[in-house]
Amino acid sequence: MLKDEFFRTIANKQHPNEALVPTHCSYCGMQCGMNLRVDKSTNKIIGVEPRYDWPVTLGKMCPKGVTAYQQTNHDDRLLRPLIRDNPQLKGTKDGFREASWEEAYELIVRKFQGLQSQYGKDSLSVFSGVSMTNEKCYLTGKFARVALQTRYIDYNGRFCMSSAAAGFMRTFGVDRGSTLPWTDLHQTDCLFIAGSNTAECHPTSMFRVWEVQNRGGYLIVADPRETPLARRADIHLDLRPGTDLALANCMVNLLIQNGYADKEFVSAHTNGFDEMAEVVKAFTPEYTSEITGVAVEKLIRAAEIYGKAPEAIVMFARGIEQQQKGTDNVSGYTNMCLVTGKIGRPKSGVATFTGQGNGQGGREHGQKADALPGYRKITNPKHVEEVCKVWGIKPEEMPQPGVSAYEMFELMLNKTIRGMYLLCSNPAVSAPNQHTVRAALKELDFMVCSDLYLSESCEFADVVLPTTSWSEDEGTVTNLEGRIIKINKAQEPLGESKPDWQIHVELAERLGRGQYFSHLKTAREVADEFRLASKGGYADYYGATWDKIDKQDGVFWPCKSEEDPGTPYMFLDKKFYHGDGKALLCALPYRPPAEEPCGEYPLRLTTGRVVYHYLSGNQTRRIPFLNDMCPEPYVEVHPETAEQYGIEHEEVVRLYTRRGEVFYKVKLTQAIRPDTVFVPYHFGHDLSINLLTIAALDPISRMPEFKVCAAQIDKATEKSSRRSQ
Ligand SMILES: Nc1nc2c(c(=O)[nH]1)N[C@H]1C(S)=C(S)[C@@H](COP(=O)(O)OP(=O)(O)OC[C@H]3O[C@@H](n4cnc5c(=O)[nH]c(N)nc54)[C@H](O)[C@@H]3O)O[C@H]1N2
Ligand SMILES: Nc1nc2c(c(=O)[nH]1)N[C@H]1C(S)=C(S)[C@@H](COP(=O)(O)OP(=O)(O)OC[C@H]3O[C@@H](n4cnc5c(=O)[nH]c(N)nc54)[C@H](O)[C@@H]3O)O[C@H]1N2
Ligand code: SF4
Ligand SMILES: [Mo]
Repeated sequence: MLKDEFFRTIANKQHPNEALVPTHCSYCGMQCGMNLRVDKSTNKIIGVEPRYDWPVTLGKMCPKGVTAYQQTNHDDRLLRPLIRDNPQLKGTKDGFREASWEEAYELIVRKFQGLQSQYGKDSLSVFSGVSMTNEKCYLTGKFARVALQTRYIDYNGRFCMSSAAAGFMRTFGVDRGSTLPWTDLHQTDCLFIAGSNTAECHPTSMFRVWEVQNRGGYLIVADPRETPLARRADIHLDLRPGTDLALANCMVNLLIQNGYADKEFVSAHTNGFDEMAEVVKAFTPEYTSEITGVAVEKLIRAAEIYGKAPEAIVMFARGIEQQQKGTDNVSGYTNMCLVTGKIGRPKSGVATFTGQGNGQGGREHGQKADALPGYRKITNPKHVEEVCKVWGIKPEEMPQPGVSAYEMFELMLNKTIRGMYLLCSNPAVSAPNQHTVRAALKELDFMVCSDLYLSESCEFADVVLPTTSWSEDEGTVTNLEGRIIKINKAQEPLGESKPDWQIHVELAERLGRGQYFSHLKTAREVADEFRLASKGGYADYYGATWDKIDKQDGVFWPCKSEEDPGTPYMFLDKKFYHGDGKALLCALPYRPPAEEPCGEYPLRLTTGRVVYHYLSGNQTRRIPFLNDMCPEPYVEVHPETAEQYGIEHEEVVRLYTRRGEVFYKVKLTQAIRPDTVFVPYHFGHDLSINLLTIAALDPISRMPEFKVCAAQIDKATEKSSRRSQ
């Protein structure tokens, strides 16, 4: 037993003047268990305690989690709708006035209907996010298809989980982010983790990682930076950004060559071995070392450790997925599990570190350009019919598939899309190639944005709607294990803010589509319709009732009936979800990143996160402790590289790519490859690293290549530096 499990026996003490509301953190996919402390005299949230009895995180929380409660009653909260009458001021914070909900709704309906009657239904778009509950995500999809009747809906998970989703779908025929519960992690013999800064991004997984090593097991990490996780690794595969597919192919090649393949498993449960083996053959340690820059001995030893381990788990995150070959990287690393048969049983399998709080559930229920609830396909007539039955519309009324998140901005620029309803995302910071994205937002004839705070994206809006925070509403989210859990309401909505689902219902009514929405009066009523809409899809949530979730510490999908306890382990019966029950070993020839370094741009730029901030930073930059700890972005540079360029620690330099330039302070660190630089992306306006990133898209997942492009650094001269020191 893990020592920490002792804490499960400790009850949280109740203070007489406070109520404790059990719930989960608002931020990442770990969804750590917490109790919000509510003052009984004011009914306001005043603090937080970890939940020791939550089996996944056992009372652990990170710096973002312990301060998350400060969001609810923050001075910056939007309390009433805002309208901007002067479109000249778009792109700034100026010109907004407060308005009533009725005035805001009236304006939105008039503008939306005007655009649609002039330019057609598809002139409107919805762009959403997955910090929302399943119920809200579900209703967002229904709102786009049934109330607005547009094909154009996509969401920020396109920038996050889309490659993992597409890779798992291709390999297994199903996309559940983890094949096993997190409570298995510490019991395995080897963790092979690629492209995950676990200690900063999923910190409350770390005690399980350490436990593997404490028990004599191994940790192998593939990352161009020596992150806190890599520092603890038995082997750190310090590869060049964008070269994972070569590394994965090499691992699989060595596993086969050295006799670690499970031939029985391969022949009984997989297709594609011969073709795959033919492709990986070329990836000798020597050849792979040339591509990746990783030492030959490390490659050999890593494959040996994984091959020998009785039980092993392959894990990865955005480091391998946010590439223009992210889908291939996912299938490539997953080949390791299939070739060795280390999958479909306790303590062995594969997992991606799902990013956002509801990054798993939010991708299953119809916010994606081509997806419908239950992970159904909008291109499959049978699936469309099933969903139409629940929605009460005719199949011929279902809109066609749309385009991916970044491609929607391209359609705004060329005026195919003229209006947008943006909710729960801040693409004016987080989308790649900001020059195009910001120009596209400016080009819109009419834009509505709903948020808790005035984000950088709200600056482009004509109407801003105030929504509730996660602590002022209830519903379910699905954590990184595929476990459906309950979010509880701790406080009444601040000011006039409303939950997103309620805004959808009220807007739909005013758009003349009330017959499809008006029956939804509470979050629970949305939940009941949502469970029904997922029924029979493979992401089947039908049996995940709120009562069962409470009783069982969550419910793993698929959960098909009230009697079904859910599915913590995937593929225990060795049945994969392709028609013949077999998984696909994908043959994946290597290809380089979209932009390789060259004379003019000799460095590789990679981007990502720090522990103190969350995504676009619109939430965490407002929390005093987090902002004090990390008030501004910087560029990580290796001392050797700095010497070559004649630049020093804390000096402001010009970092530039083919897309543009940004001025950053230098952070010298040994913990990065000399040929690579890193910038965290949590900052907006002229500090956004996405002014420099490339919008090269993966052909299958349409994921942008956030993790690598070619860059160069200059000493910032007086003249070129726009940043005052
Ligand atoms: N503190 C914090 N935690 C978060 C978030 C946050 O914003 N802040 N966001 C949440 C969300 S939505 C997400 S998606 C996750 C993201 O979680 P992670 O994917 O762990 O975070 P990143 O920093 O994007 O990238 C992970 C690592 O990939 C490495 N990397 C870069 N290029 C490559 C490459 O080519 N190959 C390999 N193998 N590695 C590479 C980087 O050096 C970095 O250490 O975190 C979640 N948790
Ligand atoms: N360069 C670079 N860019 C990246 C990445 C990278 O690694 N590098 N990672 C990508 C990844 S993985 C992700 S997930 C994206 C995320 O990027 P974004 O989608 O921009 O993520 P957030 O900052 O969470 O934006 C959510 C917004 O919704 C608001 N919000 C929170 N809860 C609610 C709610 O319940 N309702 C409504 N209406 N609003 C709410 C928040 O205040 C915030 O403004 O960024 C991507 N961009
Ligand atoms: S690890 Fe993720 S879920 Fe847990 S407290 Fe931190 S941000 Fe919240
Ligand atoms: Mo993400």
